[in-house]
Amino acid sequence: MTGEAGAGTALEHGRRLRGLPWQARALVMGVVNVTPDSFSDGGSWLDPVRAVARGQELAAAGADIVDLGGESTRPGAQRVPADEELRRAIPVVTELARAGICVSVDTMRASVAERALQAGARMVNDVSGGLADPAMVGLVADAGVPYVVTHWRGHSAEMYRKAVYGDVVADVRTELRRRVQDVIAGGVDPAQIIVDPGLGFAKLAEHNWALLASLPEISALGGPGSPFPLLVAASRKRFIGRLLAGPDGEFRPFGGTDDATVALTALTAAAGAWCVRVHEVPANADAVRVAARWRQAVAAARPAGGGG
Ligand code: PMM
Repeated sequence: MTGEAGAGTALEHGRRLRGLPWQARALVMGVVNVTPDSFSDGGSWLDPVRAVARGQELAAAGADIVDLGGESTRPGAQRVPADEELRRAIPVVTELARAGICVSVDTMRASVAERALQAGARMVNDVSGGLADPAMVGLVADAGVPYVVTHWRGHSAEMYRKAVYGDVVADVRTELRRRVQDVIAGGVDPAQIIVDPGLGFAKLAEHNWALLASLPEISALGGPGSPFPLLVAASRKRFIGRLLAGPDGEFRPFGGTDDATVALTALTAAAGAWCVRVHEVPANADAVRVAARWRQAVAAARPAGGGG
């Protein structure tokens, strides 16, 4: 893809982050939830041998990063103890990293992030944006790894009560900017920060759609000219099942939402997302390439300052 973009027309999908791959297209993050109860794939990869095989399968299918989580964040989920999260996640991180795969650890706990980094993980994906564990920001600052700061208002058990906004885009932007400022004040290198609107976290369907339609505003938290790389994690979320509900009003089960996820991948990558987090890789890996070529064609048709 890099070659396809060509000198002078290279597409910028956000900054290069130290320790992570870079492509002239959106990256694809494949998900492995080593949990019995995740909304999207709960129970499928709880066995560590199966989880490692799944991570390898996703990487072979084109995932640039494999995101490994040992705690479900589904709506209503109760927290698991830290030792259980460690027991689930660390052996799988170790094996995938040993196989040369770029692993991200999906955790809200500094203790889990620390052990995962020691086991070879290369980035920390914290859906609480540092709010769930006061030790997280210091850990990430010391490690110097890329850090996903997600918009979050509270743990899963209580999050729908908190889905109340005046203007969801303005509110999420303000709250995320505050989190990013705190994370930077805590010592994290701004060049290693990725932002995420947190689709589904204290958000109803209408909030998710409004945020998806405003991705450039979310990523421009840093002010003009310095957008943060943006991670979009729409895959298999409930608002897609709701959109695709049958005539009886029954939401489409998550397993039937993968084609719609690919459509969202194409749209969000065309809007400039840095990375899409998805459960099924192959079609999404195609979609990010289509989106990159689309952006290149748009840029060629309307050169900067050319006026059309
Ligand atoms: N959503 C889930 C898990 N991890 N990470 C980021 N950065 N953003 C998200 O929106 C996000 C996440 C929950 O979805 P899953 O249960 O399908 O993994």
